[in-house]
Amino acid sequence: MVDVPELVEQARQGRPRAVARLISLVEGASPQLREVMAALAPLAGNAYVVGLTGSPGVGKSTSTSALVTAYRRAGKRVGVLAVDPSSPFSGGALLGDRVRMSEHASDPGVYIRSMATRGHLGGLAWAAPQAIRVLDAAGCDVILVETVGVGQSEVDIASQADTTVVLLAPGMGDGIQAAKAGILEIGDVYAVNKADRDGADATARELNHMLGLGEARAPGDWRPPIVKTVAARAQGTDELVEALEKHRAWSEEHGVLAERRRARAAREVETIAVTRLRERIGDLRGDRRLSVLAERITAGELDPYAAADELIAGLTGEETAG
Ligand SMILES: Nc1nc2c(ncn2[C@@H]2O[C@H](COP(=O)(O)OP(=O)(O)OP(=O)(O)O)[C@@H](O)[C@H]2O)c(=O)[nH]1
Ligand SMILES: [Mg+2]
Repeated sequence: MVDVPELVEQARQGRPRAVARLISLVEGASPQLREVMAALAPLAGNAYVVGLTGSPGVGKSTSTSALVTAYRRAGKRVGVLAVDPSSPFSGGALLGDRVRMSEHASDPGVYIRSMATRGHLGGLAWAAPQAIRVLDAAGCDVILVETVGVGQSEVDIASQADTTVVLLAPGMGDGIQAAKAGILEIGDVYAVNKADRDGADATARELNHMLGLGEARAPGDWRPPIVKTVAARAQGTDELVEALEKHRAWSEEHGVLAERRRARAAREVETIAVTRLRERIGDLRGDRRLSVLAERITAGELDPYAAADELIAGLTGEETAG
C-alpha cells in the first residue's frame, strides 16, 4: 500500500519520483486511484494541455522535444506524456522517444513519461486525463501529450487536449490520409514537418485547400493555421508555439477552453461509471438476481429490456446505498 497523502504532497512539491509513482498507479489501474484523485482534485486545473498526433514517424517526438526546449526557454515547467494506445506495456516503440527526449532528461523542470493504455477498459479516455491531472498537480505549466496516430486515438486525443496539433509530412500521401482519418476536423493547428524535404509546400497547399473546403466559417471562428517546421533542427518551433498561444487565447476568449475541459471531465466520469457498472454486471454472472430474472423471462413473465432495467435499478440503488 502507498501512503497517498505523502506521495501527493511530494508530487505537489515537484519531486519526480513521486510523480512517476502516481502515474504508475494510473497505468496499473490501482485501487488506490480513487484516493489519489480525491487528493489531486483541488490541485489541478492550471496546466495548458497540448495534444500532438499524426502518422507514425511524422516527427511527433522530435517536435515535442523542440517544443519542450522552447517552453523551457520561456521559463515554463513542462510535462510530456507519450501515450501508446496499441502497446500493452511501456517501452518498445516508445524507447526511441527516450533517446529523442534525452537532452531534457537531466532538467528538473521537465517530466517525461510514456504510458501504455491497452488492456484498460476505456483506454486513453480513462487513463490520459488522470495522468494529465498528476502532471498538472505537480506544477506543470504546459503538458504535451503525444499519441501515435492509429484510428480512434487521433480523435480521442483531440478530446483530451486544450489545443490539438496535427502533424503531416511531405511525400507520405498524408493529405488523402488526413481526409480519410477525419483529421481535418480535429486539428486546431497543423504542422507540416520535415519541411527540409521536397513537397512540403505542396502538402501545405493541399492541406490549406482541404481545410478551406469545409463549411463556411463565421467571423471570429478559428481558422487552423498551417506551420511549416523542421523539428529535427528546431526550425519553425517558435512559429508553432506562437500558433499554440494564439489558439489558447482565442479559445479562452470564446469560452471554448472551458467547454472543452467540461467535455473532457464529462467523458472521464462517463468512462469510470461505465467501467464500474460493467464490473458489477460482470460480477453478477452466477448471481441469484440474474437467474431469477432469467427464469421470469423464460416463463414469459418478463421481457429482456424490462429485466435489464430492473437489474440496473438494483445495481445503482445498491451503489448509492452502500
Ligand atoms: N528530415 C527530417 N527528419 C525529421 C524531422 N523531424 C523528425 N525527423 C526524423 O524522423 C524520424 C521520426 O521522428 P519521430 O519524432 O520519432 O517521429 P514520431 O512521429 O514521434 O514517430 P512515432 O512515435 O514512432 O510515431 C526520426 O528519424 C527523426 O529524426 C525533420 O524536420 N526533417
Ligand atoms: Mg514518437
